[in-house]
Amino acid sequence: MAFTTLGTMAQDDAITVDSLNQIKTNEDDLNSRVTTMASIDVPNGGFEVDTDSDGIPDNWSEVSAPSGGSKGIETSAPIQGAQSFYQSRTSGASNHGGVYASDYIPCDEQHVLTIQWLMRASAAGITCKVDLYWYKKDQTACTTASTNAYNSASNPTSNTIKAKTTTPPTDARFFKIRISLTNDTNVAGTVYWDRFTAKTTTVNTVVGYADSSAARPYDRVHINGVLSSPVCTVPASTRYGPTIAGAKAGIVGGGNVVVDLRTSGATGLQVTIALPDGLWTVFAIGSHEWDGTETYWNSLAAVAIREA
Ligand SMILES: [Ca+2]
Ligand SMILES: [Ca+2]
Repeated sequence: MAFTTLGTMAQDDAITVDSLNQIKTNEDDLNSRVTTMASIDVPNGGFEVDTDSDGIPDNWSEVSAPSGGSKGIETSAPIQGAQSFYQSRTSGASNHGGVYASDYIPCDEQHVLTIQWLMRASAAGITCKVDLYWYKKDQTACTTASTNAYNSASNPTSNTIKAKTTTPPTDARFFKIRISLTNDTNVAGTVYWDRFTAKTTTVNTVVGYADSSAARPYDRVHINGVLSSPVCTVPASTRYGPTIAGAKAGIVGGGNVVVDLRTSGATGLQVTIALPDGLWTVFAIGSHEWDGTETYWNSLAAVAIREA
């Protein structure tokens, strides 16, 4: 029921059934769009709209119909809003509640993806699955066709939030969410789903670490060419030197960042961290230990945390 732009009626034009029906079609279309905006990342992820009342929510499609089971819109005890989606199966080894898939949702490999949803089962032992199916820009399947987000025969029997965080394959530009009630366990029951959301996040970390033996203790941390810690007085004749640490914010990613321990005259232990695009804060910590005669051991660890 797509939206159609209507022309302006003239003073003496007749109001026809067709014109009124077209207004209704447009209202249904707009209602569907407004309602689904509540979870814009997964269209109609809350299952609030089923325009044609066939039990399959708008923006979701039937991959496999139930066999010895059913599916539909739950309105008597929805998990969120006025409607949830349910799948059910009766007892029987091959019975299942079908498979349903969302519309295509854009994604990329640079953004970590977190899928969240609400669910409850009438019987814990039914087998419920959530899978993410990956697609290329032309919406053909990726080499890594899917990632399982949930597969359980021990499901919550009260309303519960679930989540899966994953990084899309490098060639993925779209994904679909698939929900299933399988025949993996021969338990009769119903699963209720609601409020699927897909959040992308740039919050992640990159870690670098190195250690070595060296002729001298290092007394400062440099990050990306900048002195990022106070210069410490490292007593060369004691077994354990002070820990030195520093941080540098606002480092632009998309290249390598060099973190090193050094003394006033020499660059010492070094870690190179390859930062993805973004804005980063790098934290580094170094230490040294002396064996009491002639050998020093040094270590350096650096962590990059994405700011944006
Ligand atoms: Ca809902
Ligand atoms: Ca429908």
